Amino acid sequence: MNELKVFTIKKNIHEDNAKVAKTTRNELKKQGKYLINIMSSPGSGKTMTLVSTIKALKDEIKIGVMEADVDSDVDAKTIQKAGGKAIQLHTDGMCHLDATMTKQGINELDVEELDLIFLENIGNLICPAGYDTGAMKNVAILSVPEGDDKPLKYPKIFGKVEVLIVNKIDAIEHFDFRMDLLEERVKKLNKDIIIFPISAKTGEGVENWTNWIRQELKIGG
Ligand SMILES: Nc1nc2c(ncn2[C@@H]2O[C@H](COP(=O)(O)OP(=O)(O)OP(=O)(O)O)[C@@H](O)[C@H]2O)c(=O)[nH]1
Ligand SMILES: [Mg+2]
Repeated sequence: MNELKVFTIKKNIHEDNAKVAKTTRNELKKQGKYLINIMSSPGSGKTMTLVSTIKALKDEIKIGVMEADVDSDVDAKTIQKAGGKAIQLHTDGMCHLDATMTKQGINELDVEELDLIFLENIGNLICPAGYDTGAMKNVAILSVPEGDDKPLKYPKIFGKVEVLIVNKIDAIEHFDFRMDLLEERVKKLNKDIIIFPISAKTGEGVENWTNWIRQELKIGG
């Protein structure tokens, strides 16, 4: 396994976030690279979803992951083990990544050889929702144990993302989680949202998600 790079990113309050995000998006597009920002609460399954995604796509495309955490390097090591290129970003206590911080991460990851880059944002449903990172698409993960009422409590994030992954469906019988209610609540905030119920653990539903990625990257089919 390659040595793991751990990099502490810094907020730059003097840069205009919207401008940096737009430039990042344009530069990545020019280079033919696709950046997806993944957001969720702690423990809803961001890393495990990325592992199952890498396993499904690693023979077709080169994937890199920027793992953002306040501390530790466990997630980046998990991604490396699954066969993805990974960098661990530490945020110096910040609870989200903005465009400047994402740009620093992209520079450190060295994306030249990559087709698809994921940013695993800091685990929480509030701070990351307020910042454009420069990603082409924003994805939220809600796991079944968190409950189907979360769109009512955190409307900003559910209103912002293009895709919602509902993870841990293998555990649905143990929770009072109603997929129909969840969909109704989310679509009230975001009528065009695409919802993929999956289990990152068993692999159920993961193909629908990876087919969406294939479509976005215009590969296969
Ligand atoms: N049953 C079940 N457990 C899952 C599934 N996906 C993830 N888990 C478990 O949920 C826990 C958290 O998963 P992670 O992938 O680390 O979650 P995360 O969102 O990356 O967490 P943070 O990085 O700490 O925010 C782990 O114990 C996983 O094994 C799933 O689909 N089903
Ligand atoms: Mg994680």
